[in-house]
Amino acid sequence: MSEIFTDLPKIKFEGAKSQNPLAFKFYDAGKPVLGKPMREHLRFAMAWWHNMCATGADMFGVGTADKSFGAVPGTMEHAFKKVDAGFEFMDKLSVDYFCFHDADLIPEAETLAETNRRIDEITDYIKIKMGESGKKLLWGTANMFSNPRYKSGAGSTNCADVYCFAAAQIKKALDVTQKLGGRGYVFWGGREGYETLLNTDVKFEQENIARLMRMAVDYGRAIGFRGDFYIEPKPKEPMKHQYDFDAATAIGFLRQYGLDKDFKLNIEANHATLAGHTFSHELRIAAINGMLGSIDANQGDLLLGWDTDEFPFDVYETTMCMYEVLKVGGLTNGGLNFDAKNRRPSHTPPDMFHGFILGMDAFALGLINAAKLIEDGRIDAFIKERYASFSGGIGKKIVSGEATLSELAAYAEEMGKPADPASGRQEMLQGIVNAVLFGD
Ligand code: XLS
Ligand code: NI
Ligand code: NI
Repeated sequence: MSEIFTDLPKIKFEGAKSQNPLAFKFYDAGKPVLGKPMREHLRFAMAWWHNMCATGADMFGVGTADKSFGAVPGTMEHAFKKVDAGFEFMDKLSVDYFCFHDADLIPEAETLAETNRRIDEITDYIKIKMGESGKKLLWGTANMFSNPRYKSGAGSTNCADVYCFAAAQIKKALDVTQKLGGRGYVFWGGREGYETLLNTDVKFEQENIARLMRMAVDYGRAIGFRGDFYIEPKPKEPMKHQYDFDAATAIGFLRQYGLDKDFKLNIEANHATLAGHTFSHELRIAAINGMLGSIDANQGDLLLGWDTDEFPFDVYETTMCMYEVLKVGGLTNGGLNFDAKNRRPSHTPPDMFHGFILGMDAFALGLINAAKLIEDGRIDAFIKERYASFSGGIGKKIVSGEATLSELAAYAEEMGKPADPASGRQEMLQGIVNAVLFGD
């Protein structure tokens, strides 16, 4: 097999002082952080759809990047070339995992049977490449949003035939996820939502989505899939309103339909900000509910109201993300999937490399910084102290669940003026964060 990224070398760690754009400045795979090598903390993954497929087309113009890899797009030859290119790319960037949708791998055929045959053929090849390279599948998924048949939803469609087509796609995507030893399976509901309540039975649609997910879990477990199922929340785009709005909404849905034992969340940075939350907020909500499963590591643009899927570079964001991840003890089956693409004018193969180097270095810095914040301990100590009034006296009684409302009312009547809540000291804490991050 001939080399595809011929002018691009294997990327090495050269340290922060290096001026070589094709080198890692901070990502040093083997370097231990809090007793574990960076590579294990971070588990980077390549998103097949952006890296191997997307050419930069947008609503106003065609693609600018050539991702043909020497074959004609839309053919099986091209599908195989993407595999060669993808594995060479992962090798050169030292990215250990990848993620895909069924539709990223092969061109869809006229019949489901032929599409599935193509999926079998390409995944046989991917399996061989995985064996040779040691690369692993972080998660698989089915694209149930691009084809016009899903115009009114997949699990939430008004058409039972389309619902069955979605079921068939999920079944096949689960089969190949299992075949390739995938650690997770994602549901991102791009078309699971509505444009107007005037034509929508929200309760019925949500119940149908839950039924489909239940069937997926039952089937997946029956074929031996032990990984995690994930919902990837996103509030809107392409739909005006998507059901999996944010982490809290998705958790409520999973509990309502008894899916919470098998599902966790895949939190995407850009989706968090679209929902009007910070990335850290979404991670925290997932974490405190035992559902922080995996992460789509990208970055949005707060001046734009859509999913720009940029490579992450904001080190405050990556720091606070890794802070949440470390606090929860790491991601069990999950990792950091670069659901990210180059900007349209950055259209050459070196740009693909620069995107990953940027993202991997930003997360390496985030990991180092987060470990420093934890080791410093001042934030933890402050938060603990802030709630000290609940460690003794009436506060302790409240927390232990022994207090009644009448008892608290009687206490309040007797105490006179309540104590003044201690200062939140936000600015002091922000200063501590800066000192820890930039102090040496
Ligand atoms: C789109 C989503 C999508 C999922 C996988 O906004 O982020 O790419 O990650 O279907
Ligand atoms: Ni995503
Ligand atoms: Ni997204």
